[in-house]
Amino acid sequence: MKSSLFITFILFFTTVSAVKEYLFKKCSQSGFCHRNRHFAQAVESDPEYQSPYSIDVSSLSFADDSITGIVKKVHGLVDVDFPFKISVIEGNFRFQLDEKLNSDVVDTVKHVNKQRYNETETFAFKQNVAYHPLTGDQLEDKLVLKYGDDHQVELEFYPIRFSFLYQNKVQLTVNDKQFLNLEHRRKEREGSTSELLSQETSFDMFQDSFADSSKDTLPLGPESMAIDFNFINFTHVYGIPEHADSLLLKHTRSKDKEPYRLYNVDIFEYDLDSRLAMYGSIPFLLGIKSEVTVGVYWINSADTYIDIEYSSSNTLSHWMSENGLLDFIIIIEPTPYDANSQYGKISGNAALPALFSLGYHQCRWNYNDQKDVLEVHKKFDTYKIPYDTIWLDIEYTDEKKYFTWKKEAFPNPGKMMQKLDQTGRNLVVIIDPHLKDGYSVSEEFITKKLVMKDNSNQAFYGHCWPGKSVWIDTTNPDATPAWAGHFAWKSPFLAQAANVHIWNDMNEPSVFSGPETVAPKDNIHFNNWEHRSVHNLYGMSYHQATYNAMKARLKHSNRQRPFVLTRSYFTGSQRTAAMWTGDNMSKWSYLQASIPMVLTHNIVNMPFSGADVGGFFGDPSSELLTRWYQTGLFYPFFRGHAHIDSPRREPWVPGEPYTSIIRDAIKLRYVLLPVFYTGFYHASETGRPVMKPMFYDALDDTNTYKIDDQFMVGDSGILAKPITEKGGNVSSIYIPQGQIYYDFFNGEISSQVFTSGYVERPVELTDIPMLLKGGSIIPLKTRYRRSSKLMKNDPYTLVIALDENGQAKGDLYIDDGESFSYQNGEKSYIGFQAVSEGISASVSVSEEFSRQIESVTVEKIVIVGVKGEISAVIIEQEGKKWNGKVSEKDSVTTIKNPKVKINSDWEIKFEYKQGVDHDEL
Ligand code: NBV
Repeated sequence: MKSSLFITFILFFTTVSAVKEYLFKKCSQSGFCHRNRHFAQAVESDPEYQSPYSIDVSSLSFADDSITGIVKKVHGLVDVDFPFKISVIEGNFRFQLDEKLNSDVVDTVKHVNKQRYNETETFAFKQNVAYHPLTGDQLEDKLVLKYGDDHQVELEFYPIRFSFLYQNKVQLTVNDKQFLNLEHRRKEREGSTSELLSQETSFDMFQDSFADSSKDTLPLGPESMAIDFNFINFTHVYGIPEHADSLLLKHTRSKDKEPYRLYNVDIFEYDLDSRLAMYGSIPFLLGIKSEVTVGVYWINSADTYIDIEYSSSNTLSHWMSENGLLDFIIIIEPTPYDANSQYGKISGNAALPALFSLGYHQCRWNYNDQKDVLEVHKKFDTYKIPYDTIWLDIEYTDEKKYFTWKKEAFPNPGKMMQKLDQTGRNLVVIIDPHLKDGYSVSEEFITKKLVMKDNSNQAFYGHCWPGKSVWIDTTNPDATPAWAGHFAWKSPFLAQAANVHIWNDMNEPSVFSGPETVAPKDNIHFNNWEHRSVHNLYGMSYHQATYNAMKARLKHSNRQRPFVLTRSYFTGSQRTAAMWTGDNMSKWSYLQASIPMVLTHNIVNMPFSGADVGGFFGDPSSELLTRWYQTGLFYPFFRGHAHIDSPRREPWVPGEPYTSIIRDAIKLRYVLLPVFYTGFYHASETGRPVMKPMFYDALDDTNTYKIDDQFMVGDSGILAKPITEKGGNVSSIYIPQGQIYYDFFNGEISSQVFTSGYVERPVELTDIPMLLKGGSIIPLKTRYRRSSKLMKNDPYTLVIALDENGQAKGDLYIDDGESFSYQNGEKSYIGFQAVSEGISASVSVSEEFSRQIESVTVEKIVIVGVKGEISAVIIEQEGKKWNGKVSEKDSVTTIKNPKVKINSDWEIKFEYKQGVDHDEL
């Protein structure tokens, strides 16, 4: 038995060399997508089309915070009611529509919950979202509803059509194109196709003809929901990851093109420039223009396709989901920042990560044994390269039985963890959701009925790394405590160590023997829901269970913030996990693609994202590896990783000059840690991106709308455009209209100024093209330490780039970086300001935390853009005044060791060399 499984694996992995496109359904091969695309096309080309859907005016019922009613589908034999509700969730209009089930059509179906799945939001949304009162009028042919002064929706009764207005202007119409298609539940029986409209097709309504999924029993028949959203006067839309694609979404609505698909799959060796589904899904689409941002947030966790059609003035999106509710939230705000903030109020903001997790992570499949781990660990110090975390992939386990160690290789994991801890280093171990058949953990979950079931309601068995396996059903609330038991502080597996964290892989869930590499859609979960309904949220339910388990475990230490990396995710994942872009390749094109991919995640509130540095499959050249580090240092999640068959490539492997250049790149990440941490603070508070597209701060300059090879680091003012071409020897950076930047190449400020347009400059392999926006103040920590933990009390350097008016602003967030005590106010937020008269810091800090950072000072302030020459600086803090040392070289002013503490307000006044009348500057 064992050996035959082994042979299956070898075959599986030796025959693959590129994406097996044929494994994944094209729209034309997917019943519901094919039917909906066909329908949309037929409706569009039929001027006589008369929609069967209308709003039953007599059904309307008004409450304070919602309006309910019935959408009626009336066509020949069919008369189906779809109850709907309109509400305002956290300040945004929401429309939800269900189907009133006609019991005789589905009551023969056993084991399956016959309701339309209505629990997506319990996973997707944060707890306690608020609903607000809405006001409105019922007119003869429509409803006019208002929220606040700016937001309005009009809902026409027949044909059904929504217009969403912001400040009295229509920004989005819904069902303008009449693509609304609600496939009602029906039995397969003779004549059931006569229920179809002439615009519909019966393709795969009751069976799945796609070779790989043909065993899908489709117990509830056709049940898709689809509608169109038209962004008025928008020509740029973004979001809906995960795809290996550009930041700006592509036009897909034509026969020869595939729609974007959201269906979490284990996409092996994925191709670029593709709309194919990948490991995760976030159904949030953003339309951007200079004065308004519109977000369509689609609350559905089933297989979903989205067609995009750009026309000269509008952008149409056609959403099609296989089942579940028709449920969408429309976010309309002046800027993308506001839209992110609104979205975050519903699905939650990213967790504030433990500081160590923003440092560099060293991973490979696999570090072989304890000795190997500690040797790699030691080499970082030998080569004076900082790092925070070393990772163990699946081979650390005993025969892929999670929660066990391969004893010969890891005789004493606790000791290894302790050793790492001595210099503030952490360990991440992988734990996947497939549980090997016939060992204590799988048996426990089978006995407790906490595993996914097959379509006959028995435990589902499939193949994955360990061979025959079962899958934990984390959609079942009872699975979390059971899972947590295995991470318990006292369980021997993690040896009561507080420096161990978890990597969740394969949680799409990847099933080697399953259709499209995942679980069969007619599998059954908790509450008898079909897998079809929960597929896209399963991965999130799993990493959430892990997060909760780790949170409970870490309560026993003072390092309470868990770090969980997940491959599969959904809207809401940002609350508990970081993601990475899966199995990329060691090729220049994948390095390039990583930037738009990470940017896209950042604009849909999933900032903690990154790509495997070096590329997972293959063996990068030393140049590619080096350039990848220079790019990866800007990914919010910065990890080097490699496939088991690829040669070693730790930073010292390529040798000089590469090792030194890679060291510099990693060190730069550590220098920037305060900037990243402050960026994450803002992300966790208001959903702001950490790696941010250029257009966020240049909405009036549409040249920036397509740019996805350069970006900003949070709101710091740092602009980066790493070199991502082989032999690249010119840096060409676009500066948005009306903005000024200073040269900040390699993190070194200079007084050279750049303004609007493309700025070109020759570069060497050592160069990381960076600029700093005029008007910014950034906090850095420039001393080399082995890990972020050892930097804790290091002094800060402030870099100030003044704008044309001689002004600048910046900020710094600090807390202990590891516990939740910041939630009780143990934190500090510092606002820095510079004007031509001087610099000031305004500190808000709790007494307790102030004591903790008492010894931390500012050791240097570097200023560019000073008009005139500063001859003296007078420093004032806590009622004391003293003179500082100021010098100037090449128009860069430096205040050396001003001796200001970071925990209370301070001020530095400038005196200028005589002869300069500053008021006139
Ligand atoms: O666990 C092994 C790998 C892991 O290294 C990689 O990062 C994941 O994306 N895992 C996938 C399973 C097999 C990949 C071929």
